[in-house]
Amino acid sequence: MTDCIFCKIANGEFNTPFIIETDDYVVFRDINPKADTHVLVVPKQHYESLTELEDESLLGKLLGGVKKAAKELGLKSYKTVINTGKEAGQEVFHLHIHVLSGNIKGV
Ligand code: DGP
Repeated sequence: MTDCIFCKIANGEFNTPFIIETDDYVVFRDINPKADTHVLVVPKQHYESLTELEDESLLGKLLGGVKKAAKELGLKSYKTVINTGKEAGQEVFHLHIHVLSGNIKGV
């Protein structure tokens, strides 16, 4: 989607450093961290939110990305969050999973 910030990041348009990149998703640090470590697992394909997700097998891959990111970052204890919809706190309307660890302030 042309106007989506996470599509642009996932396409490498801003040279955002990726902790992990696969054919299906990228993992990068949240610009406004709510914990000592706060990264986002973001599919390359655009889905506005979990509600619009058509390919549910993608969720398994994204959770695999959470696991890989935690290992890569040496996280032993972490929280995963998916905000779905404005009233639930979703600000970027491209499906993503938050991974938070250490002094978590909430997302
Ligand atoms: P949510 O509220 O679930 O939609 O979370 C969106 C998160 O995305 C929020 O924690 C801040 C982060 N974010 C927004 N814009 C950017 C950006 O341009 N770069 C990065 N790295 N993170 C962003």
